[in-house]
Amino acid sequence: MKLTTNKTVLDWIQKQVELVKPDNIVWIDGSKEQVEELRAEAVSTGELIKLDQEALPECYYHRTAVNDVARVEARTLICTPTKEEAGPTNNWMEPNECYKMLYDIARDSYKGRTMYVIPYSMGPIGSPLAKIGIELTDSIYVVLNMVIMTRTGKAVLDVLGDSNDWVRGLHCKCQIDEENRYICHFPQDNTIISVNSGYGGNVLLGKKCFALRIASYQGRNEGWLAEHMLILGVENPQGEVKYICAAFPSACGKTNLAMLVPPEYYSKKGYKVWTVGDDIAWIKKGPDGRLYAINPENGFFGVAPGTNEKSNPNALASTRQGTIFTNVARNLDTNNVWWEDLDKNPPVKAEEWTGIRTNGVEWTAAGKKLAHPNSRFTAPAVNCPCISSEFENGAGVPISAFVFGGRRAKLAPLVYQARDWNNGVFVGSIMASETTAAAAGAVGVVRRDPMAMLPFCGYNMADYWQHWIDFGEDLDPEKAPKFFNVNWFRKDENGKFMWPGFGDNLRVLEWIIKRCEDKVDAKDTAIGYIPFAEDINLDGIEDEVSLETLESILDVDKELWKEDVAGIEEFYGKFGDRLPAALVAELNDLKKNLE
Ligand code: GTP
Ligand code: SPV
Ligand code: MN
Repeated sequence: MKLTTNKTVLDWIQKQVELVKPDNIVWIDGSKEQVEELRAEAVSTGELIKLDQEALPECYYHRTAVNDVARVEARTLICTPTKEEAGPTNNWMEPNECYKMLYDIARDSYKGRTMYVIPYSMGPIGSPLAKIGIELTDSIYVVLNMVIMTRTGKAVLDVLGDSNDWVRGLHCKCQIDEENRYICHFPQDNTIISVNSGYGGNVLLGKKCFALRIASYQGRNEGWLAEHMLILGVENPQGEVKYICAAFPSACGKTNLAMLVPPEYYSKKGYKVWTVGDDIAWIKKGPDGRLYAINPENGFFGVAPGTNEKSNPNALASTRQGTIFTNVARNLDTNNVWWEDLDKNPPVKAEEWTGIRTNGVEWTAAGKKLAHPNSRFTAPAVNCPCISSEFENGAGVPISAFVFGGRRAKLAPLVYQARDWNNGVFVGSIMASETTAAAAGAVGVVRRDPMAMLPFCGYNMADYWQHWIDFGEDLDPEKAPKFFNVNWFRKDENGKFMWPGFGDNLRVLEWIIKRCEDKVDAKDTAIGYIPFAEDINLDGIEDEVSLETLESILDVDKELWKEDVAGIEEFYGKFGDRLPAALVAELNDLKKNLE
């Protein structure tokens, strides 16, 4: 049964039906019964495996195709009328040509299959900051993931009414053919088409495709920001909460920071950390002149390996109910899940992520992985023990600081503060990070990833920077968030991380908050303000981090930075005269400061 009379919706669906020719159409209504039916159907076809329901109630397991385990950036296209609008960092195709290519791939691809119509809201349903999308898919796995990651069902269509303001999304699994895999965005048409994949970031169209690529474009036109940022609240012993947005590239620690567990020194004093979001923030100006952020998502699509009782107990707790695990390993004795670093006991009777049954102890002893490095959990946000009381607040939370960061074995210090708004935008624009398994391709190569948005910006990155600069122009500097850059990943000569990271990152957040409140001094250096080592609290980790080590990870090595400037200039050079003058001025200042 159709769940709306909205003509723009019905007409568009009708067109897609004529193209892909499904056997049936099922509207996702948001009911528990329907979810149960779909789970049962997916189990009957092997698409999902039901896990031990006592240990993991309502949890399921899924394996993607072996050639389909991460986002494919080379096959992700931004289809604006001109190539310049997409910019030098995006793959581009002329829209009509791209539609034609996609229609040829998608034609008749739902024959013998069911079309699921998923109405979803990014952000609390009806919130002034929320936006609506409709995804068509032939995958129950996609439906069940979208049900966790977004707010779905009839209530969304009721809010939409007759409006045409919604994002179209068509997903066709087709044959999961790598050579014909495309994730295409048409910002001018509010449209996304994804073919030949079944992996999360390529097919859960509300996430990176809508909430970042399409939304970043909408944000520029409408005067707001869509960012690859976590949102967390730090509550001090007086009960005051300060909110921070942080942008790190994929698999560089957003989920971990968002769910940080304060070290004992802090928890004893009464510090708490609250999670608002772990991946995406939509940011708007509030009536009081401050910036407010919402998390448009409703769940966590988190990296499984490395998640354990010590590193991220809150993420682990979030996965104990109603969760879908993808490409992790299975313990065949217990029908539970396992991944690298969950604990030190890989299952003896194991099924590794591609389905090979093996002795997990011998397998891992031989240096082989049981779970894919980009294996993930899809967990409902409500499960998270530290979910913020503001999670459902459609007006968002007031932001005190923007934090950028990446994986840099060298160069970038543990933390530094930008001088002002434009300098902060500059610091975000020159971000670089070592690549991870979250995207197909080489791992560990340093690449520029401005604001962690390189794979997610839906238009020309230079225009995006200009939008950031314009956005700050009319903000009262007293009320505007301050900008910082962090790096948890500095390594010593032996390749060992020099900073303990995880919960201990609160020590750095404490300094950041003190800076926002003007409560601590800093060293003025060539790149910005750096903490005096004594001002980073090491209480409880003195054995792990000596003052000397801390000083060395706070050091600004001018010679290394001069080399980096060459890299920045080369990167900036790609943007020609679209590069904002404000950033050119910032780069010139940095060069001067390094002399
Ligand atoms: P996406 O979901 O891909 O956007 O990733 P993310 O940014 O949320 O990254 P996540 O928090 O899942 O962390 C990815 C990897 O980084 C995991 O293997 C973590 O164990 C590791 N990691 C996270 N925080 C830290 C840290 O402070 N120090 C170190 N050394 N590793 C960290
Ligand atoms: C990322 O890669 O940044 C993710 C996972 O959050 S995905 O949804 O695949 O993009
Ligand atoms: Mn992400």
